[in-house]
Amino acid sequence: MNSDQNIKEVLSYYPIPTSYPIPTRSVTIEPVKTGLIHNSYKIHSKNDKYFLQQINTDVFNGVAGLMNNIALVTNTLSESYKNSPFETLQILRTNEGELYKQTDNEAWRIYLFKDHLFGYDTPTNREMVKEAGIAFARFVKSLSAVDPSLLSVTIPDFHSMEYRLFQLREASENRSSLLSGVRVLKDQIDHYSQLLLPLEYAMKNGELPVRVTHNDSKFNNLLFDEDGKARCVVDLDTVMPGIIHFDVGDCLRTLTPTTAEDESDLEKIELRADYQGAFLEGYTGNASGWLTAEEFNYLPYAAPYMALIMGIRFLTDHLNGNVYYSIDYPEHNLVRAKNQAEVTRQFLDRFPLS
Ligand code: GN1
Ligand code: MG
Repeated sequence: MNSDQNIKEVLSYYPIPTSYPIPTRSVTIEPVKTGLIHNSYKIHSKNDKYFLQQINTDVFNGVAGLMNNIALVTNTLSESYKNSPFETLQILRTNEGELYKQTDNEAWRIYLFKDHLFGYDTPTNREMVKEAGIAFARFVKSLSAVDPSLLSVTIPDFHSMEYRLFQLREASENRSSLLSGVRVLKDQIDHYSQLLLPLEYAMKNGELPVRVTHNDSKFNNLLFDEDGKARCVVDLDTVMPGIIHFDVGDCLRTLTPTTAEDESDLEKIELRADYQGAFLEGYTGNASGWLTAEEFNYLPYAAPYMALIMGIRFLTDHLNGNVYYSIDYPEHNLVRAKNQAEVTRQFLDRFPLS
């Protein structure tokens, strides 16, 4: 964690006043617990609020490429969203006009804080879910103006199941004596991955079109206004070439279950089939033709594929000693992995692949 002093020094590179004649009016710094990767803070300055993030450079080692992507994406979206209810993130540039501040070992960026919008871990009604489908579809449709090859790949093979399975195998080999509970989970993962890998093959053999996708479209990465209307997709770090199934799947795996991704009591996990229907209705626009026939045919793979990818990654990190995701207790990643394997099982059970 960073000290207030350290953060104030970062702020001094930005057009944000950090001290005033009256000390009680000085800037305030509030840590925000959001996501599992970066350190985030809400900054209250004299008249404005900002969202400051220390970028995790172990996860994102090409910060220049990452921030160039975000500038390109937010410029394109703000053009496309003119005269619509949608909005996008606004980067605050440094005093020197840079997209982020690189200090000795750290990289920092600032967005304007969207105080009028709110994120939710789970939806409270079907209307919000349909809104989510509409908003994430509009996001991808708007970015069809961007040639995917112009974007840096911020994390290579991010949603490649083959690659994630390889990482899991490596992590297991380093741990010759796996506990039996972990072995059962690994067997489950191997079994489900055989069913779901055809989605990745369909991408690799060109059956599915590569588009500019979000790739981290968890339900809480969408902000709503106070009337419950979806307004802004956030967390743009992994916007890069992908297939729509990554976005559809990540959103469905987070909004359909009745529980959080780290619920340890698997008995409590249930899927809201009506939410799955509402999301797809919003996303596909009632199948009015923006998706190809192949994209449509592979939709049932989306949610179990993404839930399993997360299960594999959480288990890998657990075996590697929790070096990637932040955790609140030692078994946290194992709990998340078991949860996502159970979510995968339920999706495959409730919504068969063909
Ligand atoms: C990470 O930090 P956050 O919550 O936005 C991860 C996602 C996972 C998610 C699981 C760059 O996202 O892929 O779905 O945790 N992001 C990265 O909650 O690895
Ligand atoms: Mg993220």
